[in-house]
Amino acid sequence: MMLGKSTIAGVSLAAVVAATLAMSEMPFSERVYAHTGHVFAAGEPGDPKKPNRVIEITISDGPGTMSYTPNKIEVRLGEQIRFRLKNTGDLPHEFLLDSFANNAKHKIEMEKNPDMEHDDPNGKRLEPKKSAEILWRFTKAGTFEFACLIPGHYETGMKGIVVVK
Ligand SMILES: [Cu+2]
Repeated sequence: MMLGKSTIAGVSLAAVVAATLAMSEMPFSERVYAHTGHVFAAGEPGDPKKPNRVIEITISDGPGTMSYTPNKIEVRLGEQIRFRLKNTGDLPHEFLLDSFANNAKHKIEMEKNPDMEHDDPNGKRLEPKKSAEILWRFTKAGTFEFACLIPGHYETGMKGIVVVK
């Protein structure tokens, strides 16, 4: 399938050129992570050598209900948070920390590809009864979102906000 391969190569070359052009206009902290394919909207990965505040989040499901507890968090600008995530439910869930716009875009991708796995600085997938951690520094003021984008979960209530001020 020579034709198929060269088409794919053409598309990825165009994507690299576009990404390179876009990178030159980005602030440094966003450029650093651009090679991973992510531009983190909600801040940046934390530094384990620096102090952090622990916030525990329980991810749960039951008949007709899916949620994060707590689902509203306030942090100070520049603060570093260690999210301790625990999935107490019977289904796999995710915790994806991003802008509302990025989560909305990502949600559309997940609808096409529901088995997409996440193990990123700003997002984890947790199997039932498993725990995970995210260390994150909130370097931008604003309101960000954490969400589970496994189809149907967000609509059932699996979302929350982080207010950074
Ligand atoms: Cu979920």
